[in-house]
Amino acid sequence: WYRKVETKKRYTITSALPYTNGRLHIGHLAGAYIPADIYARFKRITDNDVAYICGSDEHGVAISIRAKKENKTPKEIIDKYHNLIKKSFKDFGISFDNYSRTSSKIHHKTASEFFKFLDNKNCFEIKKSKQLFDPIEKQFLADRFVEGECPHCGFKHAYGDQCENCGSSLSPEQLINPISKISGAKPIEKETTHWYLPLGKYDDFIKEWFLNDKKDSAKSNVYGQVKSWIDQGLESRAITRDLDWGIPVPHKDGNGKVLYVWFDAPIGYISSTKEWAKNENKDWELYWKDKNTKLIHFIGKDNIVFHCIIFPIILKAHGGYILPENIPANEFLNLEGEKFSTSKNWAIWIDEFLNDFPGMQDSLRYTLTVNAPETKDNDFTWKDFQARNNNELVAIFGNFINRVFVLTHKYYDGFVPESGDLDTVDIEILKRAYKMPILISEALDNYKFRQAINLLIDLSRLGNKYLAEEEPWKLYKLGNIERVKKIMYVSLQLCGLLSLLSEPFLPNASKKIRDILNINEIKWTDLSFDNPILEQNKTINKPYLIFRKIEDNEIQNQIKKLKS
Ligand code: B3M
Ligand code: ZN
Repeated sequence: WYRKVETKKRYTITSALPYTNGRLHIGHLAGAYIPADIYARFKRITDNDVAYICGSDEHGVAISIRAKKENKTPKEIIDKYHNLIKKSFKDFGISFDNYSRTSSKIHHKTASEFFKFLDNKNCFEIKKSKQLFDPIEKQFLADRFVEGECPHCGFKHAYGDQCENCGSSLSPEQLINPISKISGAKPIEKETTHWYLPLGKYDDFIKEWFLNDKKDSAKSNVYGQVKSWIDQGLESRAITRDLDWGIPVPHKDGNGKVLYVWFDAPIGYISSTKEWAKNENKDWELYWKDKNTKLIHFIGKDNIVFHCIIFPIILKAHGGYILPENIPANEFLNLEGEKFSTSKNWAIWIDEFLNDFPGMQDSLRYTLTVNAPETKDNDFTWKDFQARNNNELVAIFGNFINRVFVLTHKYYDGFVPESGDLDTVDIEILKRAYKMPILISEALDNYKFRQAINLLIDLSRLGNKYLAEEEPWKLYKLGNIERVKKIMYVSLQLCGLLSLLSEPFLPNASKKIRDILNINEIKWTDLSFDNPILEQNKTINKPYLIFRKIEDNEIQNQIKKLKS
């Protein structure tokens, strides 16, 4: 049964760059951050070379709109939200190797050079066209400056670049009954010149690379969306805009124009890697140009076309870059049956969660993983959060660990007992337990996070069952001291295994258990039945409860707060 866990590979792992136009909520975490963080931690603890990259997306119309709303400059807005978002990620424990921002010098330079390189290679079409223009504000209406009905699904509030309901990528002229988000006016048409990326020229490439080669590895929700987009036909897409906020188009005719945010933002992954590599004295190119590197993008479903079609085409057009190995997009998480909404304040903000439930990051990580919108939209409810925490983390996982630690102190003053030769049932249990690193690795390698975390809980269930069946407390009273030692020895090894296997999912709990057990982090690839995690006669520290119960009134308060 013994297969090896994959190891010693290089991974560039990215999470979508959040727009700095609002705070982070748990819907964001569930989509692109918790799964990526689990994956990055998993790849590190199986001894791979990992660069987990992210940063703030600070361009685009979303920022300008927020600035207008708050009566501030775009620069004030991005500084405010960049700092808030960065702090939330840090407090929550997302383990980025680098968190950069697209307003940085290194990004402006990287994105400009990327554009110039493609322009010199004649990769773009330059076209005049009529575009929507606000007659009151005297301004072109790109992207989110204009709203209207989606021509594909009929959704009434589609943006000029994208419908958030069906995920289609749009251009403003396609909207039915458009209106200006700035003045509310009905837009007129006016001529302007832009640079276009001729996606159609890459039709064969994208069909081969994605539809053919990724057929078995892409998640079905991702594959379906990409296929239907390709089936509709790939059209040229403008990658410049008439706006005053963004990266200036580096061309003599680029006056008053900036790069389209979805052109520069994915390049932000590269700039952030460069910034990290510089600080760490590493070679960034290995992480983007070496064909042995696996590039994985974690995103929400509304970002699929940009990561599966447009960015790969940009990388391909440039040449010399690796293409993503996988793009395991999640569907959306809803909150108490309704869509998250920043404007309606229908959200659970990360900073508020951490204030109200200090030190309980793992409980939220657990709920959001076990209930992840992996293949379809899913719902977060406060009641479910309480039940998952109390009935699973506390009553199964925490309960096993705690019972073993308490008994070890009661019987042996905290010493790991000498087991002598184990009985058959003990060996069976340990063999089953040591399969877990392999089974969990397999699930994670297939982006099955729910399955992986369930396996972890199964291991603690196995421990509970073993204790319930062997009843060491009864044997102890009966004076069967030798048998009790074996049971406790095996149970302690299971605790050691749980502490190491929980690291990607529940990093705080993992650390606490390891601290009690007095062990360092051991790579999963070094775990084996023949090499016990805990030596006999070593001592463990005084235990305390790793998880706490959540009371009814805490949940009622949260529901009240949300509804008010
Ligand atoms: N900022 C969209 C979003 O936050 C965008 C992602 C960019 S990833 C390169 O949904
Ligand atoms: Zn739509």
